[in-house]
Amino acid sequence: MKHFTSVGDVTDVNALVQEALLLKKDPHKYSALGKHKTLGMLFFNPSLRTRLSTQKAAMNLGMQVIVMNVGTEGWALEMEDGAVMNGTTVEHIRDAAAVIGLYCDVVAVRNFPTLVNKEADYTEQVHHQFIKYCKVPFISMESAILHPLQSLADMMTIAEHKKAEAPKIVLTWAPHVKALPQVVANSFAEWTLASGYDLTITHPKGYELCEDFTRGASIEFDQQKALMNADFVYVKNWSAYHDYGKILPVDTSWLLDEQKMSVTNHASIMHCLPVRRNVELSDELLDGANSLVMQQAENRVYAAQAVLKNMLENNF
Ligand code: SN0
Repeated sequence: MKHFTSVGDVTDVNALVQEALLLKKDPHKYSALGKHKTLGMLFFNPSLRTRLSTQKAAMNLGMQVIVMNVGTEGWALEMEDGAVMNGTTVEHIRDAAAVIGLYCDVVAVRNFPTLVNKEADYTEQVHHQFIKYCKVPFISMESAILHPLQSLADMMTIAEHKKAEAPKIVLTWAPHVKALPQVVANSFAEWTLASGYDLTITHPKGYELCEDFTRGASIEFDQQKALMNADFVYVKNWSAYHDYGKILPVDTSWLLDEQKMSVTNHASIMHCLPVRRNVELSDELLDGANSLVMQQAENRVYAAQAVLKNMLENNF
C-alpha cells in the first residue's frame, strides 16, 4: 500500500490481520527492513498509545523516528490553497509538508476534528493536504473521521478472542462529559463490516453516525435488546453527527454494568482508551475478566508494524 488512511487502502483485511498476528509472535524478524529509513510522526493533538506503539513498531523494523508536536511546537499552518496569508497562519502546508517529505521516507499525522466545521472535518482536509504535498507514503494516526491503526488492532483482538466464526459484535454509545469525535466509532464500524462480521450499533436517538461507515450494520435504540447474545461489546462515546458536534440530552443511563451484560454471551468488553472510568465504563467491567482493553493496546504495536512493513516492502 502507498497510504494507510482507511480500510479502503487495504486489499485484504484478513490477510493484514494475520500478518500483524505473525509479527506479534516474532516482532524482530524484519529488524533490517527499515534500515536507513525515517518515519516522521506529526501530532496536532495529544497521544499516548498511538505515539508509543507506532514508534515501537518502527523501531522493531529497524527504522529511525522523528516525532514533532506540530500543533504546539510548529508554525501555525495554513491549509487553504491560494490563501493570502496576512492573518495568523505563518507557513503554508504546501511548503511545510514538502520539507517534511524531504526528511522522512514515511509520514504519519494525527489531526482531530474541529467538531464545528463538519464539511472540513469530513473531507479530512488536513490529511489530504499532507498526502498531496509530502509525496511520500502516509499513515493516518487518527484523522477527523477515522482511526485505522486502532481499528486494525481491534480486528486483531477480535480474531484472537472470537469463539465462533461469526461472532455478534455490538458497538454501544457510552456517556461522557465532553463532546468527542465520531472517529473511533466510524472506523470500528467500517473495519468490522469489511471483515464480514455481524455488527449491531446501539445509541440514543440523535446519535446516528454517518451512513457511509455504518451501511450494513443493524441500528438498535434499545441498548438491552442490542446486547442480547453479544460476543463482543465495544464501548465508545461520540458526539452527534447530524446535529454536528453536539451533546444531546439522553433520558436513560447508558453506562454499562454487570447486570446489563448478563444477557450477553459472556461478552468481551472493548474500548480504545483513554477511558473516563465510571463515566464511560465501570471499574468492575474495565478490570473484570472479560475486559480486552490491554490486549487491544498491546496489539497497537503489531498493527502499526504490519502497516509499516507493507509500506517498506512495496514502496522502496
Ligand atoms: C479521542 C477520541 O477520538 O474519542 C481519542 C481516542 C483514541 N478521545 C478523546 O479525545 C478523549 C478526551 C477526553 O477528554 O476524555
